[in-house]
Amino acid sequence: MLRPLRDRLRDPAPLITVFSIIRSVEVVEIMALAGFDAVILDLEHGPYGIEAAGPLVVAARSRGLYPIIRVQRNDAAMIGAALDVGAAGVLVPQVASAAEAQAAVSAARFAPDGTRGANSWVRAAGFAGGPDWFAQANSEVAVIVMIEGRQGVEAAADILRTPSLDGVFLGPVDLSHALGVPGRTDHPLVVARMAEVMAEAREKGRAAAVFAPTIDAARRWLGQGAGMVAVGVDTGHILAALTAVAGGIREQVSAP
Ligand code: 3PY
Ligand code: MG
Repeated sequence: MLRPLRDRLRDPAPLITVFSIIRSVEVVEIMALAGFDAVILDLEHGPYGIEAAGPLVVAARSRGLYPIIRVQRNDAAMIGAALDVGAAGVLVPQVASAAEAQAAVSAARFAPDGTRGANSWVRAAGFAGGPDWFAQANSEVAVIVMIEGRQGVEAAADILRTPSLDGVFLGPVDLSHALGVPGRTDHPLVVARMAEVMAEAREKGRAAAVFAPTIDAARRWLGQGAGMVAVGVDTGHILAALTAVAGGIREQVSAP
């Protein structure tokens, strides 16, 4: 059984995670076996919807991997559905203001803490229909909002004050576009803004998560106190691993 993600995010030990856009139960299980703490099931960039997310959540939990769902956008119905299928937490893209962060949090918490649509016959509630589950879900589910645009960075201090928000997640890919250096996630302009927000999050006692395209970048952010690092995307890792294998064999075959 996994501890609630909300609690786990308060631990000093960082969570090591990875994005998954492949929609495969087997890939999710392999991530657990490889040693990741969590998987981010990516409904923003993965070519699949909430219908496919349930089995992936079950696969992750069965292997002791936290399933976090990145919803397509900051939409109350999408956030509620992601939690109903059993996600340990939601990641909400492109949050640009405290009001947007508040809306995301509200969509993830049942009354009186928020406005999440209530049904306790869903997987997240063990299909049991009991009244006690709502308060428990409020205390266990993690809400992390992504800061990945100019406005978001500028509003970071206010976003970080949102009650009941568990953390912010810095997205260098979108931020690099917003700052005029598209795709250059290591550009000093991008890194400096991310470092500022990360320091602010730490000061306010909120988890700061980050996307790191490479292991080196992940190590750097961990060194700066990131509480969660998502290292790359499953497609990229599989391509790199298969390319190394095929390339190695070809070298051997074509050697004189
Ligand atoms: C970003 O860096 O923009 C992300 O959304 C990470 O996947
Ligand atoms: Mg992004």
